[in-house]
Amino acid sequence: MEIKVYEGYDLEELIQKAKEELGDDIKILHYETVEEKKFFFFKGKKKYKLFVETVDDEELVEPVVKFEELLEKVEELIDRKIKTNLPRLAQNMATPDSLPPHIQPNGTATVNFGEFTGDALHLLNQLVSKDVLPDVAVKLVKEGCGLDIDTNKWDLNTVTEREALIKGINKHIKFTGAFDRTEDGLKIFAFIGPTGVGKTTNLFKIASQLVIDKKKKVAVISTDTFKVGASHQARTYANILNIPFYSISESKKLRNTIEELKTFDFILIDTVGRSHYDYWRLGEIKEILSGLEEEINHVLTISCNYKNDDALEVVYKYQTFFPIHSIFFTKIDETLKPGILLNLPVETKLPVSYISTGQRVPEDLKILTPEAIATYILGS
Ligand SMILES: Nc1nc2c(ncn2[C@@H]2O[C@H](COP(=O)(O)OP(=O)(O)OP(=O)(O)O)[C@@H](O)[C@H]2O)c(=O)[nH]1
Ligand SMILES: [Mg+2]
Repeated sequence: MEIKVYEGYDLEELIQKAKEELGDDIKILHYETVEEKKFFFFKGKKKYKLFVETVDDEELVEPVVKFEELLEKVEELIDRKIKTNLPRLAQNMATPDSLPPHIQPNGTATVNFGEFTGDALHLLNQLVSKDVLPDVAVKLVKEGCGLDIDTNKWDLNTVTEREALIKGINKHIKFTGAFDRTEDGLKIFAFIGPTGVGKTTNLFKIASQLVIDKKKKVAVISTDTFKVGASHQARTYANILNIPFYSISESKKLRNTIEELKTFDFILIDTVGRSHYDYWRLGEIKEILSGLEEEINHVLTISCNYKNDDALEVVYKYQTFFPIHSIFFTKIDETLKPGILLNLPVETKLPVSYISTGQRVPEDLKILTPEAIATYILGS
């Protein structure tokens, strides 16, 4: 930086001159006027002194450089902040305020079908396309396979794809058959499961079959005193069937009522739907049913349109509260990919009982068999 002084009689001209010499970026510091000395009787002329600060090239680019440096520093700072805070941010996102606490990142199944060929490979791919888990599919299909000598790979031996699947199902899945299949005497079934899966509707489908087709003596107890209208819905069904109906929310009363119904063939207990993550409320159901664990068959009702992981979670969580008698599938009519029918029983080793095929009471209900599952999965 340098300060230059221009002197002259016209201020405008001085500025112009300074600009021509030093460029447009000059900084005018100030100007002053000086009276020239009088010469005899002539008045002195007014003169100007203009003080100008020059801006050299380096100084000109300096602010730009500084700005870039500043920008870099800011970027560095942001980078550092993100790196140190990201894990914490991610953790925070999974807190109960934002996501349900049970949500965890999932792994992916990695099963290589490279050891299979021909129809076996075709069947495997068909199963996976129906959302059967790859390792469950392999387990089932292998039951119908032999080692092909030419390719040294597994292929179906003398069975069709459907037969192979049924063979696998027979080997790996247990079936309870109809609830009235076993010997005489009072049998108690409690329908438990998540909200809205069809517990009440399907309990009454079973009740209808037992009363109308099998001429059994049936009573229904609802412990769902929580949901508005629940008891009314169940009572209406019970009235249509002309069977006794009780609404009970207390453990002792439940035990006493069951004692009074000893001469009946079946007592069906309807429970309130609970999220499998709601331990507190599941505990409430357990409390009501307490003391009857040995006598009650706990039927876990699960909708076929549940995702595999969610359905497995339902089973595992409910299992920690109740001994599960069987899985009762519902809403098969609402899914195109019913792989859950194989995944759940194979993975959990729990028996399966019935499948609900629609909303109509009592028609839309079937007893599950290996053949029925094969049909739902393969389509014929
Ligand atoms: N599409 C279809 N709907 C069904 C099936 N089974 C039950 N539903 C319907 O599912 C809805 C819920 O049925 P509910 O029997 O009230 O279910 P819930 O499990 O008792 O429900 P909560 O007591 O609230 O937990 C009703 O509209 C039923 O008609 C089925 O197999 N297919
Ligand atoms: Mg219900």
